[in-house]
Amino acid sequence: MTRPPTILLTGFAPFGGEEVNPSWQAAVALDGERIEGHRVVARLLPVEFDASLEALRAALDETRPALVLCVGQAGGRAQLSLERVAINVDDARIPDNAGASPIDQAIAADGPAAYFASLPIKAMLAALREAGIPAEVSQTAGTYVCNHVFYGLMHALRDAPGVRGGFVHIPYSPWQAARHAGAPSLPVETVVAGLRLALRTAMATTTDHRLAAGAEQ
Ligand code: PCA
Repeated sequence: MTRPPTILLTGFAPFGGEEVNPSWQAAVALDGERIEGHRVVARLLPVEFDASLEALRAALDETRPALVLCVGQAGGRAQLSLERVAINVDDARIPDNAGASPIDQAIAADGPAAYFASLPIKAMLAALREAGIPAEVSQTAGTYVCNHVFYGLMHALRDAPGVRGGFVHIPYSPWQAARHAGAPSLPVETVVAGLRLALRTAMATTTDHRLAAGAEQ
């Protein structure tokens, strides 16, 4: 029997003093699910500038996915953040889990300044909001390991025509927010439902919706 084509879904290890990373808790909950005739394969990425992209490239080679969604934690954000753009710079506010703190370093010396996600983020946004899951389009994935992975993903996919990719940042889980007084949170089950719907919408949508989701600042 041939195996169904795959969707690669990545999450990250804990970082920054946290004990858990709900991006991985959510990704692993979807591991093995069928979405639009594709099998979701979840992979864990280390929160290390160098090792994260090595792990991502190995996962791309191994799974040969039709679509890739990388997920990371953005503590302090209140909604699922569909990232629009990855920029070609590392600028670490805190050391990564291997102790590296690159400052103003290009991710790919020969790469463009930025890549846009190739997922239909407006259609995904509309579907999430309609389902009652708080979501936004974000204009920056930061300059830490998540942006690094997002940029590295889009840089790798330039040689893989037809394979689409993108990045979603998620809020703290309630369990984490209880340790960060006043910080917004989303239950992991809501994140799981949101990622499932986002993936289903991405798989089913080839031309993105026209929907305003910009920001003044
Ligand atoms: N969030 C970090 C890296 C790993 C993660 O889950 C970030 O936003 O860069």
